[in-house]
Amino acid sequence: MMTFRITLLSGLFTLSVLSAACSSAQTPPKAPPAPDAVVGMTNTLRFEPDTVRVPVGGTVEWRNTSLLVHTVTGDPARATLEGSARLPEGAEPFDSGNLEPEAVFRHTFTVPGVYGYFCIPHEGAKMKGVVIVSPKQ
Ligand SMILES: [Cu+2]
Repeated sequence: MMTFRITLLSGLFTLSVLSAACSSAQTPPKAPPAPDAVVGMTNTLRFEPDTVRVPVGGTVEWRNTSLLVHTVTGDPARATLEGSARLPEGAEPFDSGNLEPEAVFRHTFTVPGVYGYFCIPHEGAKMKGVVIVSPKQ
């Protein structure tokens, strides 16, 4: 009788350990936090939408939804035309490098203000956009 009880208890213990292992195995891997805004990059040489607003500390995600190579370049030093890019005072320039079709680029904005950025291959076609970063309330 005693032996039976012990067997039953250890069986229950094994079951509960197994179910704990199963439930932790079913937990999906931790996904990166969702961006505060998403911008597409189109075959018609546009950032869509061309203006987004995020709070300071917010992240914008650009997705190359086209069949072309684009860049996301917030760096006045890389512009050849007046007004292609601008940064708030104290903000670091950023540049995605070449983004192939379906590539994704993210940037987090830690300085409030208005950012103008452009696409290097399509600067002449005025492929540019604006990110407005609002200060903390
Ligand atoms: Cu482009």
